[in-house]
Amino acid sequence: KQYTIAILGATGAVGTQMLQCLEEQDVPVGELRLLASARSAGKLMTFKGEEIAIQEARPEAFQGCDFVLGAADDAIARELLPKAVEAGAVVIDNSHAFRLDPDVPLVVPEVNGADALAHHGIIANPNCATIIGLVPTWPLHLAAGVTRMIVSTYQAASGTGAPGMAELEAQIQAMGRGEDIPEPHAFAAQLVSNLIPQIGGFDGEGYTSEEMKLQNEGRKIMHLPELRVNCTCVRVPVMRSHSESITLEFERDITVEEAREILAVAPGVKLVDDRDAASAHDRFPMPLDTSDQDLIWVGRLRRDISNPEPARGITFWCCGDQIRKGAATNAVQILKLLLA
Ligand code: 11C
Repeated sequence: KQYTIAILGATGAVGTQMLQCLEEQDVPVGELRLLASARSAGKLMTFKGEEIAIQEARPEAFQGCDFVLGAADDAIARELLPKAVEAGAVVIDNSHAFRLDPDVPLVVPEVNGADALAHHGIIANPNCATIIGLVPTWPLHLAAGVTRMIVSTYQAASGTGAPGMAELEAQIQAMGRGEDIPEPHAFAAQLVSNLIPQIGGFDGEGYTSEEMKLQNEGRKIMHLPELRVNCTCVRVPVMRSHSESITLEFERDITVEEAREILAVAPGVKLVDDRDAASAHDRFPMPLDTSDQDLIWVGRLRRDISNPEPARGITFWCCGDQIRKGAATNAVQILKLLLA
């Protein structure tokens, strides 16, 4: 069977990547509809060697669709995606709009793929930093029961989409030419040669919305409503791969060797952890190496020496492509789960 699939927000960084992932993952697409703002209507994008004209994203465009992949912002998702469900489509949405709705499964296929099958029309794709952190955390949880996560993220410019990547690129170019750095728009401050410890707005406790997503989405995805999470999210001058330092506390003992064996065969994970390797690329994951591929690379595995119980804490470092596994790849994996 061939399916009619629409991408809402097809021209953005995530939408464009979804198009590529549908092609790479050989999804049986009969008709592909590329939906975007009126400004982009009529422009052409290529899928499997064929040019497809972009259509304006209007409710009528969902008629006859089997699936809609959402890559638009929260407001557009809220306005248009319920119309897609009314038109009979199943929606996999990358925005924040529906993620914490109890009627909407929030899915990382390596963690809770079965949840996707209990949908009521909409399945949510989690926040990128959440996906990247949970893929390696989950198999360790299955072995020893995670009770607490302490996370620091190092998030790439791509998290703010194509405009964020263009802004970082322009700043790098200006710096290379010895010119003044252009005024930032996508970010709150200059990103090149800098770090920005704020992603999203602050809450009353001083945590940002991005930091709380890791707690709230992580609890829902892992079915651990009491999980204790403390996260600090930082924007770094890296183009498209997020990195995270994660310390996990466990209910039961787990040694570093056990954790290493588990991660070496965990779905979606590539273990890169050889402190004696000749090249830094083989010693530990780095965001340049994990860009434009689909796995979460994990390394710097060690025991948490601050934990009074010697085998109850593991610390590691992981990197994953924000646009792929952090967004588009995860959504297309969910679609493939539904098709299977
Ligand atoms: C960032 N993680 O890096 C954000 C972007 O919840 O899907 C994605 C926000 C989200 O800026």
